[in-house]
Amino acid sequence: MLRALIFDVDGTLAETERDGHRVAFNEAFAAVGLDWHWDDRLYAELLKVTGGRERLVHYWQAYAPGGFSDDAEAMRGIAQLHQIKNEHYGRIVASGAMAFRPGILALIEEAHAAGLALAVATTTTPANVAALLNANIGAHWRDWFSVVVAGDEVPHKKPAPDVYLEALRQLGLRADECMALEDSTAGLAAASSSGIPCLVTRCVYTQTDPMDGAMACISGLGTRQSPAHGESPNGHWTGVADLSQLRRWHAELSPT
Ligand code: XBP
Ligand code: MG
Repeated sequence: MLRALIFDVDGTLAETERDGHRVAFNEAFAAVGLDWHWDDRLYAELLKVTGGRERLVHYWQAYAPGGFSDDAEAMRGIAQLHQIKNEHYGRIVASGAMAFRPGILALIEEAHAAGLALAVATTTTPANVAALLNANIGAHWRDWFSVVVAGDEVPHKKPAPDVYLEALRQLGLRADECMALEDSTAGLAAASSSGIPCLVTRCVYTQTDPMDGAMACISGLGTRQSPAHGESPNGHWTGVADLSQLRRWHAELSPT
């Protein structure tokens, strides 16, 4: 029986990567006078590294070794840069520019009303999660989501299963009683290796990525006006991935 939905944040709840984090990274580079710029194409590549701080370290090592004089200065500079980036990100989100993807709010409201537990398992920070949920749900999101696990609270970020295993521990549920919602290969790997069935809703950066092992892999949750499409356990699917649909897919995986 499906008892909880565990949501990834970036790319799944909203297109925060392209229009939020990427923009905020560039604003932070400009603010500290670095001549770095992450365009859309480069950012798609950099997203293979999960975690903003880790992404900055990777970029510095792979693309811009001259940015800092030595390793120690680079680590200090990158930590500061990441903090500045998240301040910019918080402002972008608070301005209302990061709307939930279609169908997300309806699914959250439906699942909450039906008594399912709601959780977040993300690579980003608790402050970034709070900013996005405050802007899209309101302050009462904290009463609705009983568990929020962020990347820095566990030893290893996605694609490791740590955030999901910790979410299960805090929920007090088994993996097969939950469903994860993810947008990326790393997120799918994290959910799958924790044993949680995973519904993938592709985001702008993961349109053609392989999603082997997903319970279903669809274009989004869809709405009645604009249905989603993709691959489900029963083959090609078009429709709205509302709670009834999620329950049907979940039941097909683990018939009782
Ligand atoms: C996605 C990430 C994050 C964001 C940036 O997290 O990898 O690193 O790109 O956020 P998820 P930070 O999809 O698991 O929500 O700068 O706070 O890391
Ligand atoms: Mg994601």
